Amino acid sequence: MPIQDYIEKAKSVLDKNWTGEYTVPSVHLYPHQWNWDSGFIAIGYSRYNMERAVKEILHLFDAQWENGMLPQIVFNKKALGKYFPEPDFWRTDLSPYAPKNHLTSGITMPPIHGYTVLKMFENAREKDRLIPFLKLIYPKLIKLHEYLYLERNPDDNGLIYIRHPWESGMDNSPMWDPILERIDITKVKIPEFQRKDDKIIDPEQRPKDIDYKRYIYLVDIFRKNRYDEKKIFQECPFLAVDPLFNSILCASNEALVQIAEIIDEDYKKPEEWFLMTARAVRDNLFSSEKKIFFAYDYIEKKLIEVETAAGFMPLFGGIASTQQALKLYEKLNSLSFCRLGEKNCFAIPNYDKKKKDFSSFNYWRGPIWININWMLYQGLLRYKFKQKAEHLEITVMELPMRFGFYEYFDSFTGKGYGTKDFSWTAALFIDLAYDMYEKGRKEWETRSIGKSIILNINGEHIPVEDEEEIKRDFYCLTEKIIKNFSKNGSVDYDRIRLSPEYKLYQNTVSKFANKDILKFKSEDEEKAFWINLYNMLVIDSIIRLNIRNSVKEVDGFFSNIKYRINGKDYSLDDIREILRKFNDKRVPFALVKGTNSSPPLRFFKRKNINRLLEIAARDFIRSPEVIVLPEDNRILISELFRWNDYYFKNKDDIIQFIKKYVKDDIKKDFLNKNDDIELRYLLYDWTLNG
Ligand code: 9WN
Repeated sequence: MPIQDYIEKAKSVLDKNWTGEYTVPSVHLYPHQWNWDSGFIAIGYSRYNMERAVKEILHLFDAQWENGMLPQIVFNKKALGKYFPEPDFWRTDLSPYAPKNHLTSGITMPPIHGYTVLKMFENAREKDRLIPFLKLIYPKLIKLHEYLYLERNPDDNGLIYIRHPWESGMDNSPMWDPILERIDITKVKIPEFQRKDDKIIDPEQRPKDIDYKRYIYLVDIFRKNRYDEKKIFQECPFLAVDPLFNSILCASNEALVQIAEIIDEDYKKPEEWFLMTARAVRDNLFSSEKKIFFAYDYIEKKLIEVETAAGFMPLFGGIASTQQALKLYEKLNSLSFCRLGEKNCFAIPNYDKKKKDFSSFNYWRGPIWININWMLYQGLLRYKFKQKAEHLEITVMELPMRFGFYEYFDSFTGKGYGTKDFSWTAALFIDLAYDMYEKGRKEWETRSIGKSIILNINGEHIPVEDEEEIKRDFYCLTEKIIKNFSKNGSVDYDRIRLSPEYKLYQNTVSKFANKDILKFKSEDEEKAFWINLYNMLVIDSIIRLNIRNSVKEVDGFFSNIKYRINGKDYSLDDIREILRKFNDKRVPFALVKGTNSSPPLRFFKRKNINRLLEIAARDFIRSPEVIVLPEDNRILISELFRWNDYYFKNKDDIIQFIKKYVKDDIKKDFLNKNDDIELRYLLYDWTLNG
């Protein structure tokens, strides 16, 4: 299992950053505990080391302020002196609420932790053992949300404001420019300070000095006001309603409702919070014209019309209405961000690529961040944009596999920037890789169906229609069934079963049994017939044998279930054999197996068969089933290639075929130049695509 190697690498990044009690984002650049980083890191740990996941979260909440605020940084007393700003600058000791046992900063971050804790529970193998942790952490999570709804919700409508760009987690996002530019650094007094980050990382990739001056100016306001929220609210020039922060809050509110149910607590509060914030974001932050959510400038009382990845986060928070989701999708899947099939574009950049001030390498001003893309992936799945979600899933995994576990990645070349060995990149990679690995490893309980089952004989009757008419009906019904009941690779078998189209289809194929329909006008026509018949036999078998989890449940699925045509019986294996005579390497990528790893179900029109086969092959090569890793001199491919060794006799056959369809130039060059490429097989996910 090749993904396993990368999982091991990711784990060693986390081992390196693990202090014994929590995980630092990066030993050199960020040697303390960070708020939302720990939320993402714990999700990764919960896949293989629950003890660490629990410690990570408990350590963070141990530093929770008395008023409920969860600080952005919990400082590592042993590592002081390496980062700026540290406790001597923050002076949170001036606040009556700051914890006595920890040194912390005086701001918060996006509250991902409710969501994290529910994920931990979902990933737990021994769920009972996690219940005491849920009981312990639940009131602390409620207290955190209570703080937000009491102290950061000035209009009492659920729109929570942040008071520092660092609170958004997207520090120098162009979204904050309009507010920050109002702080005239020539007119205000900015305390003396010395940055440390720009000595460790190339300053080109970090915020500018002028940004830091403004960040520090804001911190100065906080400490002067002894972290009193009411006073800060009066004086702070940065008060912003961030769609990312509010979406994450919604996702966590939703998770809190579920956690409450698990531990038998009252879930009224988080439920009300969820509804209130979701409605307010939906009604106030969406631009129908720009097809994206915007941040809101609370001081100027207007939307900040800057298009960043934060504007898609209502997909993650379950906030967007269906109409809004469709518009968001249009924007997300456009040249502004990254369109499916677009050349040289990896995942979703953090800022609209078309803007003049877009940067592919500067921090939050354009590069790709793994946590943001991971949340977008969850959001796309939630709203059933499956194809885009799958594409994102693979790029989120591919970037660190190719370039290393960096903090962020170039939006055009994929090159890694910022610090290397960055914890959340490793943790979220682990999360996705486990998903992939576990799906592929699943064992299915099998049942035997005895010798053969012929699906299309229901009584002996000689049909009156001629062969062409029967075939026309077959094509017409096949097209209808596929168009109406399958989308992006997933098939609604239950709805097919109940549909009138399926009844008619069964009736039509039953006429095949004693009619010679195997006369074709052209090779193309014959090819299309067998391909469609193969796919429909798969669907028909799944429905008739009532397969719920995987075709693997049925012993002999491919050899013993058959259609009779003019007295002769054909299984799926037989049809595959017949198709070989066309010697068309694209055919395997047109045949479905009713699984998550097989190509999506498509209808193959007789007339367009060549174009459609081309699309099928191209889409498969660009799907998560083929991962080209130039930097590792390696390609990870679907088992489908191995099972089709009739078409792919050797490595070169496979490489030539992939080269033809691969999208990005770097990968193409690699496949062209290199003759010593290592091929490895991915696990095949046999789960039913229903
Ligand atoms: C300030 C730790 C943090 C992330 C933020 C990221 C960066 C800090 C910094 O690093 O911010 O919080 O010093 O630049 O912007 O999202 O949590 O990884």
